[in-house]
Amino acid sequence: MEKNWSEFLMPYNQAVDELKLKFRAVRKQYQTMGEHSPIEFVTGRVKPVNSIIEKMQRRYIREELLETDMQDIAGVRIMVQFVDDIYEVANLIRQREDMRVLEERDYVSNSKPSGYRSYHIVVEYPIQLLDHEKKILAEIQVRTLSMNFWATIEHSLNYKYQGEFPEDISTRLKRTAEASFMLDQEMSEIREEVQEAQRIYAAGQAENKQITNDHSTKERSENQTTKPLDDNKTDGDK
Ligand code: 0O2
Ligand code: 0O2
Repeated sequence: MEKNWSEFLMPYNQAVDELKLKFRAVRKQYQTMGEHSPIEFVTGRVKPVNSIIEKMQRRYIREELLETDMQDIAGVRIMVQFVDDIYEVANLIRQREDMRVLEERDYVSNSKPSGYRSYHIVVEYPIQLLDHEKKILAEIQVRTLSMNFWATIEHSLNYKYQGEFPEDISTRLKRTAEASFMLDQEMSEIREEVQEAQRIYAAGQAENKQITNDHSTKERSENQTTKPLDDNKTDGDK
């Protein structure tokens, strides 16, 4: 019988939506406390059906073992500013009580032969369905903005060359991966400076917001006090 993909993928959609919401909430909490958030932004996706089928064939994964053997049907990506933030996010994930870490793959310290860097964490995440709980595997990729830039470009080139890059492209990609990692290292060196500048900027933004709020509150209360006068005037004119 033909597989009902939308039914099969429904819990994965739910898991991705919940995980995105939760990691974005972590960022909000840091911001509310006026602290540097190790999370810059979060994206997520459910693997498209054609990619699932392609990976099943490439990895000889049987359809009935999809739920356990394909760990990235639900995928969440967490982008961070500094390399140290990657490990902070990994720690945050390990400490959470709403998910269980099953596997970690550190392609930050050990880049892939392509030059790819990222920290992968496979978690088991329970979602609540109508009458039962279902545990879903999700792959969380944690990477710097620079690693993300490189991976995004390399991934789009893959569509053209299907992984079989001409040698000069492959060499250039490896060189750009090194340049991207050097950028991360340089940024780490001036991390304190950058964060101080960001704190000053955030404080300025908060102050501006406060001034705007005070101004509109004042305007509102002035309008409220003049309105009855206008009403009186109208009444008196009658
Ligand atoms: P904020 O406050 O703007 O940061 P959805 O799945 O519908 O919730 P969507 O719009 O489909 O989200 O996009 P996706 O791909 O999941 O990306 C989600 C978040 O990543 C959005 O932020 C985007 O603004 C943010 N984002 C994407 N690319 C970049 C980028 O290059 N730099 C930065 N800083 N953010 C990026 P939010 O959650 O709407 O909130
Ligand atoms: P998508 O959704 O297109 O990103 P495998 O998939 O067999 O290579 P494995 O063991 O299942 O690997 O898991 P791994 O290597 O921890 O993570 C696989 C995912 O990491 C890939 O998903 C990519 O998202 C990302 N990735 C791994 N290597 C590279 C690389 O060299 N370049 C880029 N751009 N991304 C990489 P998929 O399956 O490609 O799906």
